[in-house]
Amino acid sequence: MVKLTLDELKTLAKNTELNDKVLQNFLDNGESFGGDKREQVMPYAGISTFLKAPLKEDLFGLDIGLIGVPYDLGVTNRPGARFGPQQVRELSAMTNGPKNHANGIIPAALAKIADCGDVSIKSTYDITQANKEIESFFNTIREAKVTPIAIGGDHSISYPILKALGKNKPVGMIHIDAHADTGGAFNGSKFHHGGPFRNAVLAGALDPSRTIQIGIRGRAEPHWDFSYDSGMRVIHIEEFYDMGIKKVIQEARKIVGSGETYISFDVDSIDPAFTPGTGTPEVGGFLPREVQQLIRGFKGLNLIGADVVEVSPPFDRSGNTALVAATMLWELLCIIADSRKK
Ligand SMILES: [Mn+2]
Repeated sequence: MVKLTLDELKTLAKNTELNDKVLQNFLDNGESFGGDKREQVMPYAGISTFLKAPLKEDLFGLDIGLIGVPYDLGVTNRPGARFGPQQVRELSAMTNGPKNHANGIIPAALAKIADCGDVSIKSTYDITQANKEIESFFNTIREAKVTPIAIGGDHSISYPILKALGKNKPVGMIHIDAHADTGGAFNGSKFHHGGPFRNAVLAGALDPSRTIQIGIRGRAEPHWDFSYDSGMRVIHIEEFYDMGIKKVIQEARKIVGSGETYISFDVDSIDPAFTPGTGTPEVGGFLPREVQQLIRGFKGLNLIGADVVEVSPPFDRSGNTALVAATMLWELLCIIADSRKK
């Protein structure tokens, strides 16, 4: 054990104050998210934006865009995910770094980041048309060379997003969810939150041989034959714990390789003890810190976008589900900023 003298302790404290000063400067001088002042960075002050990033609907000069997709017409059971982006904005005020303690990443130092607002969806009663509007928005994002992180919305939004991002070449995907979401037509519609990845594969936007689905469980299993038939790797929650997190990360990295990769994170992958505010809660899921660890394990991949979906505020007014989602949004931002820099 080290025993320090009073003088040594005073010197130590001075050094700590120096660190505090560096951090304060970082925030005061607008280096945080390219222009934010300290008062706006305080969690309780100012207008709510994702991770307190500045609101910029103009994409010029931007590296990473945080984009709300307030849409939930694809829900089969409990609706409300259209309110997700707003609640995640509010709760993300406490999850915005500036520095990730685990991997040392300061996203604002690596990339120009903004909240680009919400996709304006006019076809609120027509999911086919709404998909087209979402796809068109993300086409603009891709053409502007901005890397998107979308905040839903129900999981049906991943299909039009992937269609835009995988327009020229199918992308790979790491998918963290309780459900594989590769189901076919249901009650007359092939567009719903249980089928975005089947649709994306059939549109030529998603490469099933470079897709891994992690955390799958529950009674919807008979709907997921397309995952197996198309060659996706499915890791059920039981296998995840048998393998251990490090081996899962290893295998995921091997499957997606060095090609362009998308990450889709559904909050229902986590146990509803932590994320009850969601459309299809499924008991027996991840701990939040396991998903944090998973996401950190994907650092260094060729990441071209991500989404955080299925936060349904009416089922969790406490905001804890949105806090968990915002925390994963922060983790995703860190590894995407790192990837973007490379
Ligand atoms: Mn899902």
